[in-house]
Amino acid sequence: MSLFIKKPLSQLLEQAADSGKALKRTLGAGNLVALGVGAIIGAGLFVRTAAAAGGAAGPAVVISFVIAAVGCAFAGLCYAEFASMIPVAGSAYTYAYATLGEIVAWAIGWSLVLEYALGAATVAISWSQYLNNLMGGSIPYEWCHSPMEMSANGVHGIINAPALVILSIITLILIKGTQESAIVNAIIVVIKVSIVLVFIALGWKFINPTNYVPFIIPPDAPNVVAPNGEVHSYAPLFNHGWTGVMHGAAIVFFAFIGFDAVSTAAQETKNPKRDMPIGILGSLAICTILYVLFSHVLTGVAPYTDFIKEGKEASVAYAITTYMPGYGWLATLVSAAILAGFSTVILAMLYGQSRVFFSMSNDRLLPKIFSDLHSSFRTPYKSNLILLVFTGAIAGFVPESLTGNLTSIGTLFAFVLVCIGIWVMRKTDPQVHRPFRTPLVPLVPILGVLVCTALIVSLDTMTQVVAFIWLLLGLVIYFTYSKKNSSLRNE
Ligand code: ALA
Repeated sequence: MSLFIKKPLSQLLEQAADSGKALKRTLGAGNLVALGVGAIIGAGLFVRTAAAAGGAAGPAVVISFVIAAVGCAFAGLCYAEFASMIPVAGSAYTYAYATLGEIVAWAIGWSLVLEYALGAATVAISWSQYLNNLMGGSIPYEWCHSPMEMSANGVHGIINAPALVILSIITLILIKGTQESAIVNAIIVVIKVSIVLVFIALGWKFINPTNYVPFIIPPDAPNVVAPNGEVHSYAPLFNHGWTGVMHGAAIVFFAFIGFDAVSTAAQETKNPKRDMPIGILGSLAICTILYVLFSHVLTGVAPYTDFIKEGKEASVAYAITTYMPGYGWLATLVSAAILAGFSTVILAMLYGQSRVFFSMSNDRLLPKIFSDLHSSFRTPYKSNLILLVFTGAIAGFVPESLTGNLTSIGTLFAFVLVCIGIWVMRKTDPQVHRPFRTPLVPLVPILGVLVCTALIVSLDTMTQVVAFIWLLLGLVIYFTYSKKNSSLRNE
């Protein structure tokens, strides 16, 4: 039987309707937009904006955000067609099973582990850093860093305990149930969006127009020396000019990851045909507007060169305390809101991961344990607990520098395959009812593939190599386990 065996669409839809197996349908359009915004705004905005501005794009980081948003919008339009047409849990994995065949579906499901599980671990590590900042650095170094890190005075990390704690709390919330998770998420989303709006509104008055000159970093911009003596040069091609703006787009792409997590909730949505496109595109649009305004204010309040010295995770608090006199209270509030905000990103990522595994396990490409539902909560609790062990091991023992870009590459790979899938399905199944149609096919999918591929290429070689090894490992598991157990093959 072909490696590219496809799951018939009718079977997918039947599976969604099968009430014995189905998850509870409790979510509406508002919940989905909240789930999307909750999944999207996080470490990408609050940590990477400053890194992209300081290192490569300067004040033109606003354009970097627009470029990354355009790539996501093309992919988002394709996701919306799929999610409304095939409203079952599993997102890109499920779409690929129906269009591109089993082995491609497996590859997508496997790379979504990079996006969701590694994404959750990455943000948990940022959460731990912010908690330590908020507590004035009072958590001993060794208990909030991985063993692969060492402090300036030679202390080795043992385990990142706060990251483990937040992952455990969120896993328990998820096991308790979708409706409850959605309520917690909605409250935090309101706090998170409010703090972004407050920063934009108050910061606007402190914008110094000279900080926008030059808007795009010139090749001969002088080097900047960080306090630890590291020298940052703007001379390399990807550190200045329009190529710097593109490099900035690759860095801030992380900030958009998560809108696709909305599509993993299709099977728990009351009216997926209408609500899915609203959830996906609505959350993407809201975040793009907030990001552009936020980055415009941040680079207007503080000169971009400051972010080489003070950027990274403390950038927002730094800009407020240094350039907005009288607003010290806002810095503390922002840090607290960011902590809450990161937890909803982790929630959406862990949620998405368990739902992708739920679908893969229903298809028997993964063991049945990943789709066992709790008798009263109706959530895949065993899967949630296994994921806690996996993400906890990564967040506890691996530094963020190794996990962040892997999250982006896994996501971009899935985006590329979803764009191709839409085009293929228009040819193979033109008659299927599509409540939402991606406009201008094949132009939009092709542009989506091009932009996402360009971003994959602009990521560092180390990330590309590790992602490739991950994919090979996935193929070994496919040929030794999944192919033999696949329910589609054993029917
Ligand atoms: N977009 C999410 C974040 O920025 C992953 O944290």
